[in-house]
Amino acid sequence: MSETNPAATAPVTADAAPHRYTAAMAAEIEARWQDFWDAEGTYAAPNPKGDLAGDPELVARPKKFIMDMFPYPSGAGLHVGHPLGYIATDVFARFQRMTGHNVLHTLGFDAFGLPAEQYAVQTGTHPRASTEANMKNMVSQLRRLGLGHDKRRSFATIDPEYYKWTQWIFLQIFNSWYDDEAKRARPISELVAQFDSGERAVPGGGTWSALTEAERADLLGEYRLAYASDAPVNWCPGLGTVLANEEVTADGRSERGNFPVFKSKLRQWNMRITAYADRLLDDLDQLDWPEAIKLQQRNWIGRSEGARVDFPVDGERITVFTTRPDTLFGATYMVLAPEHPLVEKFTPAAWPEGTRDAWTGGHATPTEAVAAYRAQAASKSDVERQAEAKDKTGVFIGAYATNPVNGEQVPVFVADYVLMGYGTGAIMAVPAGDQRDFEFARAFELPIRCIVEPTDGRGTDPSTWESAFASYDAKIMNSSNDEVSLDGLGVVEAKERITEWLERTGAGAGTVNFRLRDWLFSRQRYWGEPFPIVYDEDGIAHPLPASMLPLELPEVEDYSPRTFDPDDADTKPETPLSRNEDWVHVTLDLGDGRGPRRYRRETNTMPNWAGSCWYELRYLDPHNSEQLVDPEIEQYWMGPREGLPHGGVDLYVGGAEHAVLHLLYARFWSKALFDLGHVSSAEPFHKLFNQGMIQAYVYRDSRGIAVPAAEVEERDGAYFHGGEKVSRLLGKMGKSLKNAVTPDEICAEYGADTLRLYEMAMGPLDVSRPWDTRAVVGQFRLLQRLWRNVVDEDTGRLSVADVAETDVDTDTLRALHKAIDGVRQDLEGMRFNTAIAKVTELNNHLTKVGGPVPRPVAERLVLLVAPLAPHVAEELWRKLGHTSSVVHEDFPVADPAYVVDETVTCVVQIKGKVKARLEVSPSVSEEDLEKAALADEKVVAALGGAGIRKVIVRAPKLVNIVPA
Ligand code: ANZ
Repeated sequence: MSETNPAATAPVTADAAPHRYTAAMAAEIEARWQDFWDAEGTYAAPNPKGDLAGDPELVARPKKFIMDMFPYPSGAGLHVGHPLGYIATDVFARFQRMTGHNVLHTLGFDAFGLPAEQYAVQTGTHPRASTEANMKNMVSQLRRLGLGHDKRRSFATIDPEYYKWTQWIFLQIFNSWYDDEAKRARPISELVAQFDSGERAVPGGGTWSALTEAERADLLGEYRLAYASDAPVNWCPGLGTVLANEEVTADGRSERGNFPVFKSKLRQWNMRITAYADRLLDDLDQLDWPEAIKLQQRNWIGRSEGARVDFPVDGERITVFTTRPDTLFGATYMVLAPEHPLVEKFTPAAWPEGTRDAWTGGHATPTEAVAAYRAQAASKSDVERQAEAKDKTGVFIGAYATNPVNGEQVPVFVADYVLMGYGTGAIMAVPAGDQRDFEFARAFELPIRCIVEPTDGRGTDPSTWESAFASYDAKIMNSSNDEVSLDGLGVVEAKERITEWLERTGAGAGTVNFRLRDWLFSRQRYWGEPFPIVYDEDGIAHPLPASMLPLELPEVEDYSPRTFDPDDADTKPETPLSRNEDWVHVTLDLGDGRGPRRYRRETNTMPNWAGSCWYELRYLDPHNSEQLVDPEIEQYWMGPREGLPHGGVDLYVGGAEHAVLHLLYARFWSKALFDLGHVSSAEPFHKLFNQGMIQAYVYRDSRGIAVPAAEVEERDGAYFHGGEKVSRLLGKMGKSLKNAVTPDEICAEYGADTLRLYEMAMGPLDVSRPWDTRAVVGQFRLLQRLWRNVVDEDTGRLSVADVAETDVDTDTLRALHKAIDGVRQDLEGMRFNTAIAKVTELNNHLTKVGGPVPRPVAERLVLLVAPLAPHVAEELWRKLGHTSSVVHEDFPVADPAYVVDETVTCVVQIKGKVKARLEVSPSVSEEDLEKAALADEKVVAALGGAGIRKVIVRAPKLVNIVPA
């Protein structure tokens, strides 16, 4: 590499010995070994076959696939917080390489995304140009850290050769359906065969052959795992795009730009992730992930057991989902979500007799009332609608439904606290048992019936209550009809009994509901993967044949989606791709026997998450142009093992903020690919680890404006900027808070090895920690001492004593083997901070002992340091006379004889007779020794339950017990 190395220009202290470890020396060593490693392909992990096949001896080793969550190439470059995880995985990967594993470790880029697109809109720079420039910058920043990546395996999600396969996976998912009986995805052709043969009835009667092409497409769309639908989505006119629920704030605005977001019916692509809800939930149990993340996924999937109950209305019915079917006798009204498709059907032209004024919202007709209410509800987010504290609003739709348990006519309302996206979008309201229903009933003068005996002394007259009563420990009351009685039962038994009754009478059935929704998969953006879908003149979607992939992003004049008046909910998106007529309208022969025809391309693009849903697989076989990944190679790196049904990446490190979206989507794609036979593991990531954050102090002036942290001075515990006192708080690191420290600066000042050691020494990896530039020098000094223990600072020559291990003093051997034992365990357990403490201890011991360090000790010290500070270790290893890289050396193994603490034998006597001998530490305390003696089995037996009069302790050698 010819690029200039910033550290090379760092000043050398004038009075330094000529061969002292300095920043300049670190810079020279580091650049030299980085070039060497690149040239030698030191970090190349061989595959069992294919273009990356290699050394069979390495392939025969147990494999370790160690991965980071790959970065988005931001224009701001890296600050020292970013590489924390990358350094940690690198240390771990190096340790695994030295303990007999074939290690796959590399890093790519997640390079589609909004920032590049917005930059393109502002400046006219093509997103590819700015993204590639950013990647180039990050690659050189990362290279400077000495990360041992197999660079042959790196790629960016924007590479057409990569997104070709993202598109291909989309097609696999599009061309499959979920067989609920077999509990797996199957090719859609097998569903067609079932319809065709009559094995599966065509809904609505008739035969498959009698359906028109459009009818068939619609029917299959109900089954496909990727499907287009007109469901209400979050439409943000101000941004000109639809947004995922997670991109909308609690007050119903866009997370980016803070524009209003409306529920609008737009035709969009979705992924039927809900088909996998139970497997996504069940398989969590077998993953080695932080419990907190598993919990977040469980909550996100949100499994609820309950029942579906049908309430008849004029020969039709409203089906509700309830988790409390035992409260059915207390259901005194119903609510439909404002978007519920049955609302129109049930809303009559005029208010029925007896309609209360409070129910009409002041409107002359139900139609008017409902229309007005719907418009109002459309402007709110789901979160806002669900807020407990908010006033309950709604209107009567003018219809009544029949409660199946008691035949009562209950009024039907629309109200925004019921969401279309959950359960069936309709509820039976039980004001006595549910707080939201209670508040609504009070506001709308609806009956509240006590169906659970309150256990808090409030009595059974709901008119005196101030809130609903909810408890699983109470008994049911007022709940019987001629066929079933729940009175006196606890909630659990009552649920069972009423569910039985519902199933017997056909009024309902037990069911499981999930909170998880299908994944909205289209965006009105330019900088994303184009969909491999075209539409014919009838609007029927056709997949492109694999031979037409990749479908590359066309050049466009204008990258921005059309934006609108942010408050105009009635607008419709216009995508950047749709403006490119030549690209949109094409004549193609799809190879389906229909010959060349005119088609219109899909002009939405895939969301950002698509590219990160499967990238682990492409690292395995990155240049394969025939297959997503060769099955043998996939099996080698990802295949199930160790008695588990799945395999996956051995270690995946990244931030906890990706708990749900990325990790859930990636798990879903893995399962789909597994079902369809393309991969052998149904889980992508076996072990997950979340690193903490590197925080930084933020200094603010009296106006609250952040001032550059580097210019702040500390005096007597106070902080000053340009003479003005400023406040100090711990916060995030970043450009906007003017406290970013770049790895480049630290590398220039001390070298990459020091930066690596400092980041790893700051604390346990999963804990957040404040950055302190002034503390970095501590690790630099450690490396200086290490250097000095091996190299003569004046001559630059090796200074170790060429003696045999048998000639080394016992104290030093003990210090060495304890360090080896401890560091080994710490690195295996990813406790890098304590590993560094142990290396430091050994190094200090050698400094203290003085004199030339015995070669057997020096060599192993260098090997211990190698995963943490690889450049200096490589340099010292070569100085020690070795001709091959330290990277592939065996990690030292401790001699157990020196690891156990030195002990002395303590004699335990009872009445002067020796009853037991204990091996104890020479420094054992009298209390501990007495406790140990009295707890000893033989002593307990000899005492035979007799009391003790006196214990005489002479630590560490004697305990004499005098029984009572
Ligand atoms: C009657 C009832 C009585 C309910 C009672 C609760 C307590 P989880 O546990 O989250 O699954 N519900 C159902 N669908 C809804 C929707 N689309 N929008 C808003 N609320 C909805 O919650 C299930 C409960 O939430 C259901 O059980 C239903 O109210 C309500 F004492 O039915 B319940």
